[in-house]
Amino acid sequence: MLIKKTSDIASSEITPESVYLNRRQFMGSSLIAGGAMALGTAGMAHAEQELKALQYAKAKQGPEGFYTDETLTPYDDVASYNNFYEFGTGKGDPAKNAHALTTDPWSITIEGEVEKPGTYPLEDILSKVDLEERIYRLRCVEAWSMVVPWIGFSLADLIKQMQPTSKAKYIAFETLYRPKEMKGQRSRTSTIDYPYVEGLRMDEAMHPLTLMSVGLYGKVLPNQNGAPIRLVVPWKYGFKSIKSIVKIKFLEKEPPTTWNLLQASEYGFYANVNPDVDHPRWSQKSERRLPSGLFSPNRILTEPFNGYGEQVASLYTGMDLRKYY
Ligand SMILES: Nc1nc2c(c(=O)[nH]1)N[C@H]1C(S)=C(S)[C@@H](COP(=O)(O)O)O[C@H]1N2
Ligand SMILES: [Mo]
Repeated sequence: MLIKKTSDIASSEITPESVYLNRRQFMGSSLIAGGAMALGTAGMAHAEQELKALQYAKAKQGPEGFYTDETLTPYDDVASYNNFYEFGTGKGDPAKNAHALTTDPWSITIEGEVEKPGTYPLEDILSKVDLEERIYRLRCVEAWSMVVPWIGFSLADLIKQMQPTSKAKYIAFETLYRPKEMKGQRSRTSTIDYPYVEGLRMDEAMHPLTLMSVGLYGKVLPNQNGAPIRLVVPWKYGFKSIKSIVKIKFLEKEPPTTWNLLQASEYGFYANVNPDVDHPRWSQKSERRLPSGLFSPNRILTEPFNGYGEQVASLYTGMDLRKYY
């Protein structure tokens, strides 16, 4: 039986034939498929009732920037060192508490300046897109970073399906609000006003690097990483990459965003990674690349636009990035 544990999977096996498995296939199961070959008849039989909607994630060639050959951050770090305040503010809280989240059924409501508003089951959305693997750097505003092999599709593919009107200049995202399952939303001391909200300008949202992710390391997203579907905008600070999305709105005006609402002087709408603009309370010139330890801090210099400047700098031509931080 060629079913493997995540820790056994070499990244070389993941690209180019990673397998995306519907979230149901993993319910109560530690079985991970390491590649197309891993899903032989035995694997199918093993979880027969659960195995549905199997899709192959074909790594496609694309514009430069979809892949990096930097060392991947190990799965265990990616899935245990998280920011997901809905499950607590400690880095280990989401991994501890997010099992309570029900991710099936799941749907996304589309609203606003768009020809095809409505509530779409996640399966329907996924049936109309091609999943692929992208290896991106993720740089948190707190000055730590990771390299993650995501599975997902370009947000642009979803936007085109929904047919925004000419008035749609921005796009807003909303995370699930379900205090029964999200411990942090029940906290009376929470400073965040839930649901967590984020947004992008339409040209940023349409950029080929902007990813809707449903998996990492060739398996479904762990709940703590934003299951069943989250945004990944690799040239922006991590807080823009909103998790567990249930609503997308197309808007004429710039939408409010959670961290900006909380502290506008520290977190702007744009939040492009920028080593030249320090956070008021710490430097942004360098970052701690995970895994990072006391004796191996693994500190590296932070790149403008998190190293994606060649692809995205032109989106901001003529803008003062100190003002629009
Ligand atoms: N809904 C929601 N989305 C969120 C957050 C959050 O607290 N709630 N944290 C953000 C921050 S600050 C970061 S750095 C990334 C972390 O993603 P990861 O845990 O998958 O590394 O998620 C972002 N998305
Ligand atoms: Mo972050």
